Amino acid sequence: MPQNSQFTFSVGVWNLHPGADPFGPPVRPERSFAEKLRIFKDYGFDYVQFHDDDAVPDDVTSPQEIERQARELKKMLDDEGMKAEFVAPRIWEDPRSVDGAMTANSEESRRWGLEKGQRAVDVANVLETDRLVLWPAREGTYIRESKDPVRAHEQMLEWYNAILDYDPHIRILGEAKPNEPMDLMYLPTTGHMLAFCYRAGDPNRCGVLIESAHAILAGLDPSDEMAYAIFHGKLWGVHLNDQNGLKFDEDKTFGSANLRRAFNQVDVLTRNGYGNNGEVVGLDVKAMRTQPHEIAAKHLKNSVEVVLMLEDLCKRIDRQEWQSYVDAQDYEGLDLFILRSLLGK
Ligand code: XLS
Ligand code: MG
Repeated sequence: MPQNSQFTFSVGVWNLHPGADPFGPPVRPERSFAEKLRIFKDYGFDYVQFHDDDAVPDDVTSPQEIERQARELKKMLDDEGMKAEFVAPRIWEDPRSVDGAMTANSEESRRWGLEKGQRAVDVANVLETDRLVLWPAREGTYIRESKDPVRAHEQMLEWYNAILDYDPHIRILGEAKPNEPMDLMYLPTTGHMLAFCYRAGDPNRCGVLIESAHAILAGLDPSDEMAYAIFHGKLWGVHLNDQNGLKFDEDKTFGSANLRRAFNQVDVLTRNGYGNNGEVVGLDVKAMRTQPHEIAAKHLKNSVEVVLMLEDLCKRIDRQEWQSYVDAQDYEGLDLFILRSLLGK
């Protein structure tokens, strides 16, 4: 935890990446996990986020070998004094998931999707985290008519319940996103995810992780989404980043597209004691494709710096003056007060 901050930070191993996009191959070499860990440590991160196959490659199939490799990884984390924040089942890259893993029309794909989820739970247990982040990437449709949407939600519930039954301690953090890779994704917003939690076999073990960019892609304000999840006692993770309008999922450095929107997120987290129950401030940011290998990690450091500067502003900002504008219903005055504060004036 950085000095004078209420937050602890985490980052995904995929957030240091070789820069490939749908229109071009990698432009930088891949870093080894050990090198990534060193960078995370140097930048002051306490936690690392994993997909199940970031932790143990997919071609390892025997349960004993999965456990052995996960233990090795845990040792590397321990040696650096770091922890795993969560494990997320990667249920979208394998050919068996072309049409989804929970809501696929193929029964074989759905069976595979559940096994993949159980594998992620096994890895999470070894890494000593009770958090499973579920980003339902291909649970939705390319064309609306290809799936029965009511049945699809029942299938997702079956997956949730099977995972909750598989391990009595695991918690599921649903990460909503409205589109990409699908045209229309099921459970596209925080509200959908939260309502879904209450239908699960054990609602107390179901919550959400909110990614700023995903809320923006749904035309919603991330800080209000976070506030709504806090109201439900279910904001168990965040993926702070930024997004410049309704485009592909950009995963930009936090605050880089809209500083005011970033301020409001940090403000809602700060004022509501985010972190008091072990919640971590996660980043899900990507370096620009233009960045040479040597400096293609700055986006991580910069995102943390922006969070810390905004946290500092949240502490310093004159709340009395803020409240006086609210009381007088002088929202034009409040508008300028916020802009001045963001500009340090
Ligand atoms: C993709 C998601 C993904 C999850 C983890 O859009 O943000 O990176 O956070 O599976
Ligand atoms: Mg994310």
